[in-house]
Amino acid sequence: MIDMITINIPCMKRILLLNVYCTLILLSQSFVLFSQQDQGWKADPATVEKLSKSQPDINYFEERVPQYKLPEILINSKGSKIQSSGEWEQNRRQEILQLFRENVYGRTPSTPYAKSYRVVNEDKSAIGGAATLKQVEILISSGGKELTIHLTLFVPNNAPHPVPAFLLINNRDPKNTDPTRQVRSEFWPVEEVIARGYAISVFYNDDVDPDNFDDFRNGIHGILDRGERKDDSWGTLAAWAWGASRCMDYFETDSDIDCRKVAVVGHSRGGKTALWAAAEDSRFAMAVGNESGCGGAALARRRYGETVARINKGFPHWFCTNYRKWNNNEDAMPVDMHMLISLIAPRAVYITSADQDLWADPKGSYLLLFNSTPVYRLYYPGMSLPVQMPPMNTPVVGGKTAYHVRDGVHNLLLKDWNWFMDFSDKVLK
Ligand code: GTR
Repeated sequence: MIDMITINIPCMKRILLLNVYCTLILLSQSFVLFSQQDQGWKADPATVEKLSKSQPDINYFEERVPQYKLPEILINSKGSKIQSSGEWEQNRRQEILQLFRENVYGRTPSTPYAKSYRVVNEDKSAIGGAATLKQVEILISSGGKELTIHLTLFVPNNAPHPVPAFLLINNRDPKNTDPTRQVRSEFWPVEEVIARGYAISVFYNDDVDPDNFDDFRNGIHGILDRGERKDDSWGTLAAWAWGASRCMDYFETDSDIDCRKVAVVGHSRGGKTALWAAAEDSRFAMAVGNESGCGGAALARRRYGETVARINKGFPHWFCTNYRKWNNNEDAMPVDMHMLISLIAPRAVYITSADQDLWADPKGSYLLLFNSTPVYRLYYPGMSLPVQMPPMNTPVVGGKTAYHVRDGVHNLLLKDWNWFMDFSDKVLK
């Protein structure tokens, strides 16, 4: 017995030491995990404080986000679970597309129209010979009325043709997209995009539909809308998305452009539009929703920053009339915005936020992308995104989806574009 004890004491010591050692390893691992989690983006408390003071009726506090349940993306209206990409495309995707048309953006009319293209300027030695500039007029006519969309396009001269292309929906001052390049804006960084072997193009949203509420008399509404407006008639965002598709029609006629590799890009209201354009028109291989917020890439049910009621009040022309039914009634909405991203699957999508832009709900935008992944997984079974948001200025890529939070305020900058191109190098080229 004594012998056994003397034999066993060193043995127990070793076991004890081993235990201590294992506990230390576990502790250090959970510390690494904890500190990694801790590095994920969070709203800066000073920004929350400042914005809450200036807009006391808007929620900027994470702890005040109400409990919510997102609609099931993979369960159809009959209660059946969608198991394959085929079932998704034939059944659930169609249902969700109709729900968005009926409840959010409105239905595009099927009024017939004629279209033609006129290249009004072509300069093969633009940007010091690096690119060819084409200025194209897209003429739309119906019922004796006409509208012209001005498309500006730079094609790199030294890249293998046909080239992939970016199309920006410009919702800002046209000076940002100066074809003469006397004004150079990071909003549309032609030189940098050309240098990376992409064509870059832009149209001005007001060409398609002026951004003001006039009861849908001007722009393309004044041409294609016939009869009484209905509660699901298209709004201005859907009209701009339609305009993006008309640019795509032109690309299909231009042998310099690889129309299977076109990314539609938009900032803010343009970002909402870019996502809807890609949902409606599967010819777009990629969509970028830059800081698109409410009615774009922010989950409506979170009611963080801009809300459905707020956006309908400020911009009564953007959505269809039915969208007003969800004012302060988000939980009853038959969709939430993660389902908009699912309509783009399996194509590529890039969602962004900016650190100071809490109005557009960065966390709700990441959660949106995260919650769209079950649909991407029908196509790419191993695809995943981390649960935790990435740190600031650190893009995260999960298969065909990508996300970043840039430092600074609401804007579209070269930094954003460089990350879009890093992603499109992988998914488009
Ligand atoms: C804001 C609007 C946002 C966003 C933004 C923009 O005033 O509330 O939804 O679209 O305009 O387009 O810059």
